[in-house]
Amino acid sequence: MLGKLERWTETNGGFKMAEKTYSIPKISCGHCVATIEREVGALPGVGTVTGDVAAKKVTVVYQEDAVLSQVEETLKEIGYPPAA
Ligand SMILES: [Cu+2]
Repeated sequence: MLGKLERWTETNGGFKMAEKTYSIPKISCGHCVATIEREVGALPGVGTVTGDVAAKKVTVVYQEDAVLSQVEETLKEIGYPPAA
């Protein structure tokens, strides 16, 4: 598993976080996962992004549901649309 992005180490206490796992069929190697972790992890309100090459899945820890549409939009923009 490649680089987790830990972004909320200081502010964690005040936030309620949720987690969502996306199936992303276009993941084919570690570079795909690294790109997704970097791009999605940079979004405001997103905490840890963890990709799994073998499972072709990405788990996103996020702050509020409104963030998810942005996550999905970003996945499409960078060429890794989530499976419906
Ligand atoms: Cu790849």
